[in-house]
Amino acid sequence: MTGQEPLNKKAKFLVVANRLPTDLVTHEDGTQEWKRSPGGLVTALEPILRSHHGAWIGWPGVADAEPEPFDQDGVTIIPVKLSAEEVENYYEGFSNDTLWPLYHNGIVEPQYREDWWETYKEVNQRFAEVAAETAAENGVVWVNDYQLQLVPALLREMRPDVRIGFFLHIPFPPLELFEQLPWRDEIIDGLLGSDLIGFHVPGNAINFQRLTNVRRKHRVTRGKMSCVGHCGHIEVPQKEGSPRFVKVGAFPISIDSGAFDEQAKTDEIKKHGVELRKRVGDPATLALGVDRMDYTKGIEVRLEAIYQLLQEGRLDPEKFVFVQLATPSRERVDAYKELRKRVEEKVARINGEYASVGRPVISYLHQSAPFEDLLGFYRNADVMLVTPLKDGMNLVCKEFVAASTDGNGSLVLSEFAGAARELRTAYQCNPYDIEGVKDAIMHAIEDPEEERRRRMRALRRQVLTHDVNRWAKSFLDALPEH
Ligand code: ADQ
Repeated sequence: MTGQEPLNKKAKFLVVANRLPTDLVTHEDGTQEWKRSPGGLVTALEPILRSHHGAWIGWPGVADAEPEPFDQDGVTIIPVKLSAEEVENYYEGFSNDTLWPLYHNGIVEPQYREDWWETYKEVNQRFAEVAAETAAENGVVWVNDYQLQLVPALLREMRPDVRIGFFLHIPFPPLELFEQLPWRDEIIDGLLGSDLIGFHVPGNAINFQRLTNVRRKHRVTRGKMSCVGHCGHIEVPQKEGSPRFVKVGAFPISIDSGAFDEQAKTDEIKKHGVELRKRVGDPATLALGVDRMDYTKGIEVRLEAIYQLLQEGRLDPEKFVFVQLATPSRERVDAYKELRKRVEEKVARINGEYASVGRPVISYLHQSAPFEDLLGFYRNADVMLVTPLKDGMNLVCKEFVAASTDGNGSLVLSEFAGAARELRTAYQCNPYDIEGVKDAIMHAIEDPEEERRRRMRALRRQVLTHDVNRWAKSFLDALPEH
């Protein structure tokens, strides 16, 4: 392994997330290497992590690996070991086959299994213990996402001095749905160990407040329905003394939009985008989809809409190409295997009926795309199709907007993506209303150029002024002092 220095300091600022910002990769010859996986969260938090002797606690992505903590560019990386069975029960099972579908409106049926829950508790305990050992006196611990919802209360028990923020990256469901969960009260109490709980949109924060009020009888104070930032608080009674107040708020995440804009503007990306467009036959209209292969993302919805538009003659297969880049995801979970099969059947059916030799109508890749391909496609696509059935935020639509530096792309966006609240001038649609989706696609293609540009200008203003740094700062600023 490379680039390691021993750990020697306690961290004043600590990020706890299921995954580390760097992956342990095993080569064919058995040697291992750390590969940085720079995402928005890492980019936003790196400066704060560095300036505060920060540390990041997470799983390195390989079962049974137990590397020592090390220093990477001024950030202490603290790997947490998960056994193969734990990956199966805690990660693939409880996180991705129970909580993920439940929190996304039950699009597929959540699986409830006691053995998964037991492992979820054990793994959360382990993360909390590592955080408790690592955090400096009165430090700040930022816990991320649905895999670690028990960590705040477990950590508070061990380290009442630290300030705990929790951010949920996926939607929080309404009470009526959440109540299905056999371990609902344990999850609520786990989250309430935080000083601040952040969601993407106010509706999620309100769902959580209502839930704690109804199930735990905690008093809640609500801010305005439309608030962004601090939306209210929950009064949590203590065994002794006065109640604790847990702040709840909406903090819509974003991307490093300036960097996307800068890089997409370069001549290399412009040239690369033109080349990619040529490779798919230089169509009059190039439509694009970029997603993890996930049933929440509505990949089937857009394929069905395109299929019907071709059948109705509203799209001309000689002039239209749809590129779908789908990065493999959670491939051992049944619902994901079934989704992949359905998507691939649909792509084959559409191409079978409408493609000509050497010129597919749908160009589909089940691969992770290199970053310059993403930028090249974003910059050169005429229409971006983002049609999730439910999505916490959806960063892809923001990436498309930030990379549309020529100002002439159109965004078709589901109302059920968290981003729809901010991206008002997108061509919005209800993904359950296939006629509505088809009309939105046709407007996005056929509206006068002036109208399409006007919409994109407004989208770019929003995305370029609301970047991931602003998001991280607003969350940390809202974290109350003890
Ligand atoms: P995700 O569900 O993973 O995130 P999203 O926010 O769209 O969804 O982010 C996906 C990321 O993966 C993007 O950065 C995108 O560029 C990249 N990606 C997707 N397909 C790719 C491909 N084929 N090749 C290469 N890269 C690809 C969860 C929640 C979201 C929330 C984020 C952040 O589900 O709702 O927006 O966390 O909080």
